[in-house]
Amino acid sequence: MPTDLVFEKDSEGKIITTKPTLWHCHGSRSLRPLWALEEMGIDYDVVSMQFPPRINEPNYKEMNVLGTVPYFIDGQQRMSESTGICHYLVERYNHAALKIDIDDAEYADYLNWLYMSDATLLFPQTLVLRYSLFEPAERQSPQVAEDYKNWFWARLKRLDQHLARHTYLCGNRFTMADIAVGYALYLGVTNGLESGYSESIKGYLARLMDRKAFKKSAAVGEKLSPFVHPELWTMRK
Ligand SMILES: N[C@@H](CCC(=O)N[C@@H](CS)C(=O)NCC(=O)O)C(=O)O
Repeated sequence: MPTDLVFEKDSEGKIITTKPTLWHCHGSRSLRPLWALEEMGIDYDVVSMQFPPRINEPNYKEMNVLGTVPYFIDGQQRMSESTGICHYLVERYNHAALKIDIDDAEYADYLNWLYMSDATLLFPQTLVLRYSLFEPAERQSPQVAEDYKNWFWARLKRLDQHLARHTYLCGNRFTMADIAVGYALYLGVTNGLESGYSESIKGYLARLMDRKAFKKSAAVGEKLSPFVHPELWTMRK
């Protein structure tokens, strides 16, 4: 998986890739599609960057104006939503083992978990991170961080009830929904929020993190991670 690729550009200056290509920062939401690509056995490229790329990779915003990760190119398709890319991959590459079909009784549940993974389970964590870590000391807010930590824990109730009776989210098997939700839980652990997890949630996350594809993808770009190497931190300066 090369991380120092040089890309050709088309006449409009848009990057052309020869394989599905993911722009990634270690530990960030781009881990969702990276993990998915590994589970699916797709031949892909990954470009690792130092977080946050909008500061550390000045040219990145020419491609992704938001400056966020993930960014993903597959032929003419360009995407910037982590769960959306997972959904795209499983449909585009028709990966039966990881998807729930539209005529399956659990299809609505499957979509609900996919959407919940970012909008409900990850969103409150971004406030915790921002107001306890990303902002300069004078703008940090223990109150905001505490409130959104509790918000996150409260939003785990439905998942907890489900996992008390099931090994995985849908279809009695590991699917893309587990990747999407699993990443939100994994971020919670790296955020120090695991103490609010029930035994069912802890066991579920341990099962997911034990997967070969998770272990491989979670390690990608580690050398560039300011969360692992605080001397690389540029946002708070
Ligand atoms: N909803 C988007 C959010 C993307 C996003 O905000 N990514 C974060 C990393 S987890 C980011 O790039 N933050 C850097 C920044 O805002 O500069 C997704 O699910 O991919």
